[in-house]
Amino acid sequence: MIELAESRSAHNYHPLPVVIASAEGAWVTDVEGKRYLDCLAGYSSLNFGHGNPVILAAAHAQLDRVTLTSRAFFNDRFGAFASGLAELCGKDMILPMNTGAEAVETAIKVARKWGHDVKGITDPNIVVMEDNFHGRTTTIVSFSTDPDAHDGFGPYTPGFRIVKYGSAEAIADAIDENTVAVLLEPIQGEAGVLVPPDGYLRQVRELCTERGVLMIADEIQSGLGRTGDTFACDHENVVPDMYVLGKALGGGVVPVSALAADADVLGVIKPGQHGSTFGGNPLACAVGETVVNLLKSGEYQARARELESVLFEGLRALPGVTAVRGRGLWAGVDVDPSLATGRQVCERLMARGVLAKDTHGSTIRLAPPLVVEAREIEWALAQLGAVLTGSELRAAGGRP
Ligand code: IF1
Repeated sequence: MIELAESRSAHNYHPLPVVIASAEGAWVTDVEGKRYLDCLAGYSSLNFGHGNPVILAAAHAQLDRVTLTSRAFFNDRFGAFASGLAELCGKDMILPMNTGAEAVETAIKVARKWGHDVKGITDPNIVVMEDNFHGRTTTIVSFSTDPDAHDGFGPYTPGFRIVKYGSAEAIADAIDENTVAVLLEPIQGEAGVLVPPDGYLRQVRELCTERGVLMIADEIQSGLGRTGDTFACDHENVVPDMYVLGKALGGGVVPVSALAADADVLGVIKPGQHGSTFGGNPLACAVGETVVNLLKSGEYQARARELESVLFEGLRALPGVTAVRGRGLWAGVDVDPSLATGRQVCERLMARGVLAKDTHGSTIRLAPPLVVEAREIEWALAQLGAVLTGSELRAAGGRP
């Protein structure tokens, strides 16, 4: 099965050699019936768990009614999704797309159009961060500082200024009269789950207000419960001008992304100026509305908040762990590079029934579905401990 996949598809990934056949909650099962705790959760797309019964029921019901209309017509699911999501974000309106990269592209277009129409800027620039990850399109990779993501894909889209992440001063220095926006991840994911210094987001907010530029928060990975709040910006009580959302908005069922902003910003887009064949389709809206309702209860945010200490205290107690960063149920774990590479750690974790993903050498990302239980986290950490100490004994018995 792996051979067939590898021989007939581009090698743009290097997957762990596990073939998943089914899944439920925080667990997946491979073609041989072996179970694994999913500590990647579709890069945080599966915050509500695999096969979440509420999300699946909404999707199943919608499949039998109507799945696609195009935005040339209205559909009866669109209004409730749009108003529910706008309300969750505390914004006037949303613009639905499908993937994260499309939503980031949309944010860039809206910021440029806003600069053009409202501020009369004809040569706009957007301030972005070193080590950012916002997706894979040609414009987005134009301002990536990761050689793998960036190199060889030129010519590049101009109009971006890259500054150090975590320094409000660096942003202040980069903003000029042609700046229309500051785009950042409130916690940088691909960079290794980098949490900025306390007060940074608030300073960026104040700076953007002062200088009259839009603050755009890419909450595609950090948002929708993962960090223990609805948005990672909530941690500093910061409200950006635009939220960029994706991943978990589709409930792990369909790709759903969106921008949320007030009418003075999103209102610059008029008919014919932007769109998408699939964005806002009834199936996506039915799933998205259900996700919004799950978040309105606050139950998932609370779980991430409560389990944070289990994850982080457990990680900090492990031998061979040199640094731990993150918030809620989202951790970047640096392992001693003399013990193993991140990839090797993930391979050994897999053998012990835990699926995780490395990033940049010796960092492991852990982001289980928010439905995970405390004892399952403890069990996964025991497996990581066993991997790092080279112990072949299963540290905490069988799988829970
Ligand atoms: C890959 C990371 C996760 C994102 C943020 C936009 C997007 C992403 C903050 C684009 C996507 C992904 C995509 C996946 C790897 C991955 C990732 F390692 F790169 F950082 F999740 F951890 N903004 N993240 O994290 O969203 O267009 O993919 O829907 O590209 O290999 P997309």
